[in-house]
Amino acid sequence: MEKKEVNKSVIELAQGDITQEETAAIVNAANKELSPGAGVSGAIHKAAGEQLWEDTKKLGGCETGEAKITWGYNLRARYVIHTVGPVYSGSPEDAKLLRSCYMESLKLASGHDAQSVSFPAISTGVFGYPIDEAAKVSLQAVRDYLREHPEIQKVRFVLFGDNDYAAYQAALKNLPV
Ligand code: AR6
Repeated sequence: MEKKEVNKSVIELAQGDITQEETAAIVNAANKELSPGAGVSGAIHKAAGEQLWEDTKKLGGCETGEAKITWGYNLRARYVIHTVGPVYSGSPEDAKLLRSCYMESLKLASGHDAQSVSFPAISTGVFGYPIDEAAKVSLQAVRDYLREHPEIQKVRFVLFGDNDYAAYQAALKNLPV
């Protein structure tokens, strides 16, 4: 496990399944309807139980780059923060929206006193965002947030495969703090 300190907080990289995380909140790479879907979202809904979909159904969806929060139900995490990443298009707008996903998710965590948060690599699956670029954008966003918000003590990136982990490792190494 790799880590880097930002002020008094820490960014950690881990490889595995985000549904098993014990942080106060985990972040879901959701769709605009906030329906269970596939990928990490399907896994989170399955592990949390049906009550999660009962809740997200009532939220009226979520725009790209925004975030909403629910309880975690059967998960170890107290909260699930649902954010909708951009579908990768190759325009400069992609990075702005992806950064916004991380910022808005962390703002919700701060507002709910969730001091530790786990993220998957948002938009890098079905939504096609190249992992190296996504790693850079997401790590910079989290670093910038932690510089201003010491109430978030720990942010973990939980990567699914070897390739994703290696991309984040390289990006974290090159991240000025
Ligand atoms: N734990 C951690 N990471 C995971 C897990 C897991 N259990 N399962 C998959 N990943 P994706 P997106 C990784 O496609 O690109 C859904 O259908 C995966 O390897 O889940 O934002 C939604 O409903 C990849 O690196 O999310 C949306 O329609 C990363 O999580 C759409 O897909 C994100 O892949 C969202 O697409």
